[in-house]
Amino acid sequence: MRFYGIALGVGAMVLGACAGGDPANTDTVGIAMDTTAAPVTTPVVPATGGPVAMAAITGTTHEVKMVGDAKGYRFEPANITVKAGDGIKFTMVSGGPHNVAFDPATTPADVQAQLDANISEKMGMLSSAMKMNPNDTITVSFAGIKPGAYPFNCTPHLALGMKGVVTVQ
Ligand SMILES: [Cu+2]
Repeated sequence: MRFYGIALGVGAMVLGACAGGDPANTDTVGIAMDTTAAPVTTPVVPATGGPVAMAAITGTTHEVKMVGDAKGYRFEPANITVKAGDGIKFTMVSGGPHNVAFDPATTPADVQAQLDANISEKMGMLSSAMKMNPNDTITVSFAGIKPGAYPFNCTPHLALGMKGVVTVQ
């Protein structure tokens, strides 16, 4: 840290502006008052790293069906083991909308950014878009994902038990 200014009530914008501003101020302890400085456009980089590119599937693409019928809502198979570099194509079969969501609480912090980037179509962090129509698909690459067990679920049907676990070897 080279900037020790105190921003009262204006938050990170002024902190950021001053950090990139007058070099004479960088070592001073003072109150940030100058709100006329040019806006700082540098994105905030999360502690876990910057934006991550999708890592393409290099191995086998497995298929998991997303099903909702008289027997209930489920992924078929619900538990699947893949090798590093493999991917899973989740195919909408019936009873949608379905999606594929990994819980941040059960996904290691150092995996989240890459796994999030590896979901083909998203509606949120670690959460795929909803699929309504038969044969619609969501693809998740497990390239660049360390070995481990990764629980996932379908957001609309989680309470109905539509969930599974991907084990990456
Ligand atoms: Cu579902």
